[in-house]
Amino acid sequence: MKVGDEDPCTESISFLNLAPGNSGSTSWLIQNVGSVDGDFNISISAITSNENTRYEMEIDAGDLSDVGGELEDHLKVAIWMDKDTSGTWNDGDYYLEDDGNTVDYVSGALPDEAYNIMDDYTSVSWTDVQTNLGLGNIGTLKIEYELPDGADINEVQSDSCVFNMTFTLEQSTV
Ligand SMILES: [Ca+2]
Ligand SMILES: [Ca+2]
Ligand SMILES: [Ca+2]
Ligand SMILES: [Ca+2]
Repeated sequence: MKVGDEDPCTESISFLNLAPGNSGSTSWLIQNVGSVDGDFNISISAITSNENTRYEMEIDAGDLSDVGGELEDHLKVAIWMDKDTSGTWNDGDYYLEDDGNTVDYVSGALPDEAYNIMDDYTSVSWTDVQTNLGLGNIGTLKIEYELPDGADINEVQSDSCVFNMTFTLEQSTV
């Protein structure tokens, strides 16, 4: 099992220096490089939240505490598997719902429902999302994010958050 150039397979994802209206994406190629077939699991651990500086603008927007930032309460994130590594959302692809389920491609563009508030992914696991995987590509995992625009979003100025995503491949039971 290999994620990007990393082995073992925990990836740390940081969001920082985002302004209202910003969006972006990141992705990793995930591969089974072992000799045994496996079932693929994904989990997200606790999210680390940082206030950094609490600016006047943040206080004006309703940020009343120095303890922890608010970025993860506003940031909208979609996590999906580009199974055929085509670079596009198409047949066979799926996204990770924040309740531990996955939702398969049906038609059209990646749906709005694929986006959840970052905080709602805290401590969620997705089990057996792909099974009996042999040697080769599992897919490209894509994370797309978007910080909405709006007056109350100013409370996230200079805030940052980090979450760890862990990928495991369990030997398939025959
Ligand atoms: Ca705060
Ligand atoms: Ca695809
Ligand atoms: Ca803040
Ligand atoms: Ca701040």
